[in-house]
Amino acid sequence: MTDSGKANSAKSRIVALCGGVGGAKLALGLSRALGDELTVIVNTGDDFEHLGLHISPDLDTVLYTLSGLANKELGWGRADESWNFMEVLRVLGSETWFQLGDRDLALHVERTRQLKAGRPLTSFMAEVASRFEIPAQILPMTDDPVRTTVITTDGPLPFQRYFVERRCAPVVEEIIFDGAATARPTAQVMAALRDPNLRAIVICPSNPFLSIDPILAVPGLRPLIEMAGVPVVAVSPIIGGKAVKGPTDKIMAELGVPATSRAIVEHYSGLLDGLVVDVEDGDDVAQLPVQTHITATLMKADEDRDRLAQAVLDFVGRIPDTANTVKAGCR
Ligand code: FO1
Repeated sequence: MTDSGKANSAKSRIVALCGGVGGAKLALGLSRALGDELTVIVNTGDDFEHLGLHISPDLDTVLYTLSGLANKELGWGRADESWNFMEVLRVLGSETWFQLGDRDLALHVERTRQLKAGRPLTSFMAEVASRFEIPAQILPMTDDPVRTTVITTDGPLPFQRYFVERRCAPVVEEIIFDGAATARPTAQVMAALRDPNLRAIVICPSNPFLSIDPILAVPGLRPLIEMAGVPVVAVSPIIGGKAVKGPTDKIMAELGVPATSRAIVEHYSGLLDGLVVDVEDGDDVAQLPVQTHITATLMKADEDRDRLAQAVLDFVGRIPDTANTVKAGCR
């Protein structure tokens, strides 16, 4: 834990909202700086049932990334993976569009078994994180099923069918979160956002539409963030008018949203006090109604993750607590 990460405030807990690959990189930097003072609330809209197994891709990406077990080439799954299970599935003529490595498979089998026995996802993931010696708290956004469905010009597609099987090719018209309206925030998520020791909330550079919106769609979560009275800062997922990885800029274009810092602030309207913007988009920040910090946001190596995490922590330390202030929107 670095001293400078804590220098500007006696309060020390940081809550990060996170999706999969891109967000997990910043979560890793934050976890290396903060240890057990970090709580990561993770999107479960990408979860699905596959081959009878409960798969939680974003939770697992965060889990593997924070434990140093992640497959850095793929961005998902485990390092040193073997694929015997997939090879046999192929011989059997089974479904092979979604790759499950042998080591990864054990997690899905055990999670499915325990969920079927009635254990909440939050409790299962907490135990796995502890067994993987992760000091940070990794929390599913809810224990209730929320399933992202992408409405495309080819019809509605469950998220993983759109993302993995169709490689994001269909044109997106709308994104809906089935089950969100009746999902309940967990006691652990509510406690993290109400923690008197909470210093700031960081929205990781995940896809705002696919990864952060499902979290904000869980009833009660958005008001808890709005009323937390601490700085809320997002790291823009845009670099030079494009998303670094994944379909963010394609989806934004299809939804008629420009890939700009202003559009990110508008998207998170009413929530943000600050936006971290990449140096390539530095010209883009004039007249934004939030504080901005311009820095390199591309995270290729662990040093980049540490440096960006520290820049985010220093930035939130410069923003005063926000109790009783009306958050900015561009509209
Ligand atoms: N992404 C892929 O592009 N292809 C896959 O076959 C794939 C398998 C997979 C298995 C387990 C897991 O935890 C994640 C997996 N992912 C795969 C990644 C994942 O579907 C997406 O990156 C996220 O849902 C988007 O955040």
